[in-house]
Amino acid sequence: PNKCAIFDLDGVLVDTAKYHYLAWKELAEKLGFEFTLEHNEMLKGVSRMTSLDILLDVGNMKDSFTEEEKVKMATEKNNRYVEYISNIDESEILDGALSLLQELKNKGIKIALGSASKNAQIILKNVGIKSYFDVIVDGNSVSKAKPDPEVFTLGADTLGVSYEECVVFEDSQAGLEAAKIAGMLAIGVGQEKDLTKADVVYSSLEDFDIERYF
Ligand code: B16
Ligand code: MG
Repeated sequence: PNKCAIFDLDGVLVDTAKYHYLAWKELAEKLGFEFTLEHNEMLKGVSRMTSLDILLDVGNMKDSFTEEEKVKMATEKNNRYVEYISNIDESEILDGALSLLQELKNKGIKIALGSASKNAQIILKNVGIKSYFDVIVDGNSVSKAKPDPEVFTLGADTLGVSYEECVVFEDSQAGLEAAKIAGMLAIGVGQEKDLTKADVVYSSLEDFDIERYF
């Protein structure tokens, strides 16, 4: 029986991708090129500095900056992003997420966060779901990015559950791959065509059948 549910944050529990997009788009505009919603898809689940590299590649500016300049750009983008998320509330929680968290709690299932974001704590707090989590693993606690499984295994290790007893909810291929490497069940949330690495895909957490897995 599965004893632990591990949730990715952006794209699974909350829809913060649109704020990442706005902040990255502003940076691209300053640099003089357009960054579209389609481009933004490439940044989902990817770390901040890797996201910047992908963005600069879109603008054909991959090798135009020093490391120091890149850190400055990433910091500027993050400051804008933090401004956006400082005002979010429970209306940003994605469909089915709240009731699933509640049902898992009622069943005594351990709940972990496994997010690449360094802003996870503030997001969880602002949307009001922080108290559901038995452990929070985010971009501040790990050194290796998805598809490295560290962000999921650290949560399981902290809770003392074996990896085979964990179910991971993810909206990115890198995250699903990380779950599989760890030996965890990988539930994709989104479109089946995008999430080929998942064991099973649900278009929304609303459709997830909790009795089947827990
Ligand atoms: P930050 P997740 C990820 O969150 C986002 O999907 C990704 O777009 C972002 O670049 C990454 O966090 C880092 O976020 O700049 O706030 O540290 O999907 O892993 O919850
Ligand atoms: Mg995600």
